[in-house]
Amino acid sequence: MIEAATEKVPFINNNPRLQGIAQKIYNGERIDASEGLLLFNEASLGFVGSLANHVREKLHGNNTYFNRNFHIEPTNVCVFSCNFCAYSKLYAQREEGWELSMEDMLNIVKKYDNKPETEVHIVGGVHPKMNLYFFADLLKSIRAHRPDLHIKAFTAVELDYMFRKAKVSIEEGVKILKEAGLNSIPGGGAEIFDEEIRQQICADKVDAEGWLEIHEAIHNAGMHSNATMLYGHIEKYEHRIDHMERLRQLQDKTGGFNTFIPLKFRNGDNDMSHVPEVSLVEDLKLYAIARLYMDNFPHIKAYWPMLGRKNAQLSLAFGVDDIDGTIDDTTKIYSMAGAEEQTPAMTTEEIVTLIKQVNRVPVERDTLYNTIQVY
Ligand code: V47
Ligand code: SF4
Repeated sequence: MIEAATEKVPFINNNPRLQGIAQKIYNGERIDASEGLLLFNEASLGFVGSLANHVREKLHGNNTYFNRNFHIEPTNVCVFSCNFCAYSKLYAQREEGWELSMEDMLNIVKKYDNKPETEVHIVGGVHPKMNLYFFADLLKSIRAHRPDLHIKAFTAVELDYMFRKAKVSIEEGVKILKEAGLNSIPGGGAEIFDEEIRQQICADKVDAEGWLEIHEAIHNAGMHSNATMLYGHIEKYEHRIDHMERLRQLQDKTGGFNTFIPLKFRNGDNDMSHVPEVSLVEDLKLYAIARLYMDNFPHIKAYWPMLGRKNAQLSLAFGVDDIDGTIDDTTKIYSMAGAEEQTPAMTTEEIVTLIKQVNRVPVERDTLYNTIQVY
């Protein structure tokens, strides 16, 4: 929670309700769902931005975090058919997609031998033939080859399917993967928790309760995770608040989330291509409101391959304190949906320059936000 203070907020808005929210933020008090909604409906970008920046600087000063990671995407073959997904292929069309073998994946890891990467992020489609024990073996092999590498792997969607298929409970499944070398899980698959919207965009995969239950089990097993929200499609502001509220409640209970990552819906080459993308002003407003609402989440991340470098840089003035990692051109989920970055790769020097250009302090971190180097 953000520490309470008695600071009087400067007068910034002549709408008394908005001015009241500003005072709450300055007092370190939590805002509620109706206040969050009011921010979406009535506040200007400048208003939420300056408040979010106040919170961001109170929590992190000018520190802006990034890490050095690489991705492994085992397959894009998927048993599910999310309408926003430009990436997956059904099993029947699997020859149009890719399926990496154990050896292929270990070769990717070996490419980074003697390099300073601290994290591997493993995520992909839900392949009906890649099961819990296959992935446990993968984790064991990576762990044996590179014991110091943090393995952040498998969304709650992948885990739900693997555990059900292997007929193990969530707790048993989590234990098996932890013992095999899993360190944390990424935030994907959350999309929008509201049941009606979920039915329309990703009807057949794990629901909100299942997603939250898996993250709770990960936290109870002593691991951390991230949380995402896919926004800017057919959802309404109240669905965004409901989503953030459910995450905030679980975080109150477990404290296991590191970072909240809003993901902007991109409409390239998918079954929702007719849905227009939202504007940059909407993106920045959402980041700012997320910083204000998610008061128990230490970090808000802008995922630069999807937003683009310049917009990610801009987001640093709107509550964001993390811009993910160097990545090194190893993820395809956004480029296939028409994201800014078709071959996402940024060197450490480029990330450092991007952050310094807006007068923030670049801090290389590990997955759990321990400082590795301040630039
Ligand atoms: O769950 C898929 C999203 C997510 C589209 O935890 C799309 O550190 C926009 O979760 N437009 C997977 N988004 C990626 C993800 C992630 C990324 C980076 C870091 C972390 C982390 C997690 O990608 C999916 C879905 O929400 N996605 N298609 C699209 N057309
Ligand atoms: Fe499969 Fe994930 Fe694409 Fe949904 S978003 S179809 S679960 S790869």
